[in-house]
Amino acid sequence: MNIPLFISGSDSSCGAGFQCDLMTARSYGLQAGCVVTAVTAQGTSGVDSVELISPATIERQLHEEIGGFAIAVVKSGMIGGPESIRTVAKFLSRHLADKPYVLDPVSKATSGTTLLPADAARFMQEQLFPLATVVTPNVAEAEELSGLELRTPDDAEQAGQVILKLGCQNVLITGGHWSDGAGTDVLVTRDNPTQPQFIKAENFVKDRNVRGTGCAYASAIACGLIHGLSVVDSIRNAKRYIENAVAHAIELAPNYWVLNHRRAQSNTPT
Ligand code: PXL
Repeated sequence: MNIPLFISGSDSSCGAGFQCDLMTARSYGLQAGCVVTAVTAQGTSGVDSVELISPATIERQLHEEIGGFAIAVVKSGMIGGPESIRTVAKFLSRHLADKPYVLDPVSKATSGTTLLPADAARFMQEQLFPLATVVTPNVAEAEELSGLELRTPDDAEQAGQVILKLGCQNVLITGGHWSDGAGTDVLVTRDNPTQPQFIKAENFVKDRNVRGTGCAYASAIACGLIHGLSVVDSIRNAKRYIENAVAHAIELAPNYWVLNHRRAQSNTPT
């Protein structure tokens, strides 16, 4: 069975991180491989602590994944420090270079806690971006990566063109709460950088801060690719998935919303 490989951190609240990746894969009817890079302790009052898994243990997990499982797509979220990023980059380029790779350049938790140590950001750009089929920064991450301020989808297109120069094939800028109120994401593609695709929401729910949307979006794209969809169709399908999961979000604790993966399922490609 073809499966996605998730390389991501643990979120003890299960809103984001590998727990969210696995729930997404399950909704897409898939098993998955899961390489854990960090353990975060978090809950309603934010992130209490972050412990990074050693690069050696990350590498051991990676080796088990390719020992016999049919990894067809890779998705990474939080990875950790420079050494961990180097380990993942080396491994992917040696063993999984021919597989599509969805890179979510996670830098902060929803609560604002840093999940990408300052000295690791450059490593991620230099070593992982050139391997990526799709990079999925949210607006804040795209601003950091491009050095531009993003106010409109057209600004996002400009930022996407700058980010493409880091060597990835596609840049999807997500989570734009633009003044048009439409929740449009912007896809800029290496093959046609001046022709962005605007991935529109059908049912945008404003003003609800639901955890895990970035993790699930990138994972859902990876799952769509396994089901044989093109990059653009995987993104469109993943967008519907997130919209459904947000529309039916679960209030796990007062004002602490998580995605409803079970109610997102109706869009699963078969
Ligand atoms: O949503 C970003 C994210 C990614 N990975 C882990 C997280 C979070 C946010 O909290 O905890 C492990």
